[in-house]
Amino acid sequence: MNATPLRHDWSRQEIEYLLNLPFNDLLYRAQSVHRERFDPNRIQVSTLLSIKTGACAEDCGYCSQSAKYNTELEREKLLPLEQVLQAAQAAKEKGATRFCMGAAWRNPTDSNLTRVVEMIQGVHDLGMETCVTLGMLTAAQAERLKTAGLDYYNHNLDTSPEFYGNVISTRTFQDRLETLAHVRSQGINVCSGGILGMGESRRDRASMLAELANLPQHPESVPINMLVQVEGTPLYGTAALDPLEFVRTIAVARILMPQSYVRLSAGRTQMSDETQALCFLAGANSMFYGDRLLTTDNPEADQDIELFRRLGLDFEETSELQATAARCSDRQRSGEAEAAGGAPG
Ligand code: SAM
Ligand code: DTB
Ligand code: SF4
Repeated sequence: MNATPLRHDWSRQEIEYLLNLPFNDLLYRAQSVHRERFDPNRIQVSTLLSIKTGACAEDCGYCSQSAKYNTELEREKLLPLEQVLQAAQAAKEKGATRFCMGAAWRNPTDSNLTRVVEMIQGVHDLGMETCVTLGMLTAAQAERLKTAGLDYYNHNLDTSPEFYGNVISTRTFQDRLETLAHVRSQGINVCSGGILGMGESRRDRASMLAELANLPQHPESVPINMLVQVEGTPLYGTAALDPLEFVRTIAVARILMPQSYVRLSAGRTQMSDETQALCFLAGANSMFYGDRLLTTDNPEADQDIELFRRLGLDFEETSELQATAARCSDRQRSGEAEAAGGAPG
């Protein structure tokens, strides 16, 4: 059976139709698409570390790290390399295949980037995939990250273009698209998604998904975050989103972007095990693992291991990216053996 072809021409109306399907029909469809390309019982896990915390110049209405809001967050300067590598090593020992480093910057300066490049190289040398999220990038900065060997850049669209102005005023939706284009043009894998539960409508969720799915190439990774409500931020106190609406959005992301890793991202601490199980059934196959996100809590590793046991899920130990790299170096080795006169296997 041929896998569902990738499309980049979704209309918002078609996506709203999917979001409106009876729940069982939607989940059946999403799970069917999921099984065409993925092992349904394997989940990719990444661990996050905030490498520079707080005092951010942006005004993202959900964020604990904006200098504009009084959130009682302790600020931290850029962490020393050694501390970052120790955290990456610990994440690797617990089973994470990817290490994501986040910085509370509007955009990195070139000297910031010099320090981050050392971190990327150090984490890569530990045998892990690397991801960073540093804010807006210029084309030249994206090129520096590519040269450093960066695997993924996370930069979220966050919400629909229509709702965007209700959440952020210090940078535009278009700025975000431009950063994604710089990252993509360097051949770095794109991680981009958004946040649900900020008071947006179903139409906004459809519109955000249309923006993601109609990018020239689907993001390799699509994080879907549930708003973590932080006291002191403008979005604190927003009416909670129905968890089944969150599951629906995950299912539609899976249908629209069949080849992408859809990440059940922030908000799991406040979610029941049953909601998380439905997210996996809807096609989520990636998550953050480790007891901390950037500045807020994530479930304890032991709790996730127990949930995986109950659901019969496994960690994806070797990601697609590592498997491809291994295949390439096998080919290279067998090519070298052939050149040296040895028989390839
Ligand atoms: N400062 C950089 C930026 O904004 O691009 C990188 C770090 S920022 C914290 C990364 C993403 O985390 C945001 O774009 C947003 O989607 C998500 N995020 C931040 N705070 C959140 C919250 N309270 N709840 C859910 N997601 C959140
Ligand atoms: C993403 O989409 N979610 C992560 C990661 N990308 C960088 C961040 C979630 C942050 C949640 C709030 C906090 O811990 O500060
Ligand atoms: Fe700053 Fe990123 Fe938080 Fe926005 S989401 S305030 S850019 S750290």
